[in-house]
Amino acid sequence: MKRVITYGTFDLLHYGHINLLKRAKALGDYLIVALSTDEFNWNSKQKKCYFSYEKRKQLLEAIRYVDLVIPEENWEQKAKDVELYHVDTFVMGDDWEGRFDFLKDQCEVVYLPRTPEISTTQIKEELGK
Ligand code: C2G
Repeated sequence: MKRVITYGTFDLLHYGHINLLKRAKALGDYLIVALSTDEFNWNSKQKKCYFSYEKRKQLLEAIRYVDLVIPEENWEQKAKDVELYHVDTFVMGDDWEGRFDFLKDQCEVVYLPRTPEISTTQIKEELGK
């Protein structure tokens, strides 16, 4: 069984996220999503989520492509996660191109093209939040 992992905040879930998850799952048989916790988002990504971790997790777990959701609590956990979950392929959108190449000696690293013209920030701005 080929195991794939990806990381993210996935706040205000939109079709760009779904496109990423669909393509990530297509690279294997089992997709793990490491979901940024509220604390990690606030302390390390300066992101204030609209939905809490639990709500974002509930939404992700309802997606057919997602097999497991685990917490992303810090920037440093990826290498351990790859080992712990026996990951074959690490996937991120290409806005992260190159940033996780250090994982290449543990697993395949794939950067997928982002879906254009949609982002959580854009949604918030257009809603005047
Ligand atoms: N994404 C995409 N197309 C978009 C928007 C997002 O392909 N229009 C992808 C991003 O490239 C990322 C994933 O969807 O791979 C989740 O996006 P975010 O929730 O914005 O994640 P981010 O804040 O980039 O967190 O340790 C890694 C970080 O946790 C990634």
